[in-house]
Amino acid sequence: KKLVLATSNKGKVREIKELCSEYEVVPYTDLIDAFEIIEDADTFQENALIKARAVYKALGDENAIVLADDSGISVDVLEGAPGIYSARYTGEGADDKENLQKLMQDIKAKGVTSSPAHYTAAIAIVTKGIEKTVHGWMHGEALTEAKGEGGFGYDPMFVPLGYEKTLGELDEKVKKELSHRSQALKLAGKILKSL
Ligand code: ITT
Repeated sequence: KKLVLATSNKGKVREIKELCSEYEVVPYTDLIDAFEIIEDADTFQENALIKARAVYKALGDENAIVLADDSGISVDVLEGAPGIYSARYTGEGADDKENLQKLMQDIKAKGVTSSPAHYTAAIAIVTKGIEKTVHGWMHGEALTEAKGEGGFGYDPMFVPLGYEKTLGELDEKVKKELSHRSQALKLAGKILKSL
């Protein structure tokens, strides 16, 4: 079965391909031109649905199965920020490295060197007559220093619960097993099987 991903985030494409290896996973930009999708809802779930619906409609193929991921990191000492604003923490079109630097600075400004934090992923699946969403979470600690090159986004400053190293340093197998995205995709897998 073919799964069309409603994302232009290369890190997500790489991970979802790896986690959904029994499907033919294709970013929508391989099929049609990339277009801007306004994610203006205030939950991960609604923003994932906005992306999946927009790509489903643009594809113009009622049998297409579209999967979208809306995700982010929430830091306790920042009362849950950046949350749904994780991709645009330093502004629209912000770059991952700038966002990472700002988040570390904002935690440091609270007078601490780390804070409990969690990642959330909402996955939406849209196909003929069906709209479903599922969630996954990964808890851990957000640091004020970045270590390692693995993963993407905020991974170099995030230590998963039960570990001593960041997702930038740990073997990618750890993230594959534990991540918000892998937990959500396990549930999404059940929906996909039922289609
Ligand atoms: P699409 O909307 O095109 O999918 P995006 O990057 O704009 O791409 P989101 O709005 O869902 O996607 O923002 C998610 C941001 O949260 C992402 O840019 C990262 O900064 C962060 N993020 C999400 N999952 C992550 C992960 O597994 N590791 C590190 N950072 C992650």
